[in-house]
Amino acid sequence: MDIQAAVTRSPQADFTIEPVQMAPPRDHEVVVRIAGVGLCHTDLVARDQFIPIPLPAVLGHEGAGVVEAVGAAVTKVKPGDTVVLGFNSCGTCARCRDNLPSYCRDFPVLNYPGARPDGSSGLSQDGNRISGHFFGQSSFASHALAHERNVVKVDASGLDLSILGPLGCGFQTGAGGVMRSLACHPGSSIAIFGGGPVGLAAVMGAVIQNCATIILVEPVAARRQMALELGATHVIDPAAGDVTAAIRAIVPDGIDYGFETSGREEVVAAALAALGSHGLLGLVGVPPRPDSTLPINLAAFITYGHRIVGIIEGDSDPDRFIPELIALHRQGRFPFDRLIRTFPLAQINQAVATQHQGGCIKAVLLP
Ligand code: CXF
Ligand code: ZN
Repeated sequence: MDIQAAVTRSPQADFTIEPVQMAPPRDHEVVVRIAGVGLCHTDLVARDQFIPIPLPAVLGHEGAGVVEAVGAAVTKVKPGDTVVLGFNSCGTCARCRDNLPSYCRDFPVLNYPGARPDGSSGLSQDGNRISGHFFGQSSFASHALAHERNVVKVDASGLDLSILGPLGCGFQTGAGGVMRSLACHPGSSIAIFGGGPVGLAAVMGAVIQNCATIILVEPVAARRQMALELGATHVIDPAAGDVTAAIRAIVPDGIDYGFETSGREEVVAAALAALGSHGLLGLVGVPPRPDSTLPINLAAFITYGHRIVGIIEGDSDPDRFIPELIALHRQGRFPFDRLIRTFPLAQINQAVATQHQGGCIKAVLLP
């Protein structure tokens, strides 16, 4: 079938809206008409070839929409169902059986290469191959060819389906990072580094966990203000001075939890230095270089029982966690819609620029 897609043709370059052909769904595949798709930093990481997906490609991995067709073996959804698309996973490895599919043994091959595991792509243009299947979806398009493993059926009644897509990546990463990976305990203290969509979803997660002290470290004033409105108890502008000292002025014994979204080595170091005894630091930020490393004073690390954990997708099991987040949203406890600004898909380049300049927190593109 003919679809419209925002195609990536070269690194750092604009997306171009083009006609693309989509193959019929294979046995376990699902065709979804996209109502809206979030723009995540990881899409730009792939566009710029830090994730080396062959170009041209259709990126996009925070889609939501309506099932239009299903492959012969699909039992999970049917045409007409409303779905959020998440990351793909195999469903059979040890971590998938532990309900930790974001640590699936095959996560890289199922999400990054722009192809099915057999190397084929369901997208083409005039007979020329186009990489698809990015995070099991490639949803910067009117339609996505997903796998039944990565479609989550949701009850969207009374909600705007077009803005639910970021629950499948950025928002579940932030909320899940605090609610599941760190599992912050009531009355605890947490510092969240970075007030983008992941960091602000983490603020909402910390409120849900009943953390007593919620500190957001973020240079953009409007994002600090948003954090305060969402329930942060303190905000810190890192341009104002030593961040670790500012955190210890609020929590002299150090924080129970840190949640780092920037990936920058100096921010990770500041977060580690702000941890209290037996503190736990979660890392979700993609580092700027493949060889980014962190020097750690091992004696201090052991003495204070510090812990660091890498986190993918907030340890989410999307089939369970996305409906849970939607239920919290209906109760007014997860107001992620406040972070979203919508743009027509045809204005994707303007959306990228606006999000990059801090003019919006989470852009959602409407095909
Ligand atoms: C990504 C972040 C980088 C590692 C893989 C998962 N999540 C989506 O943006
Ligand atoms: Zn993402």
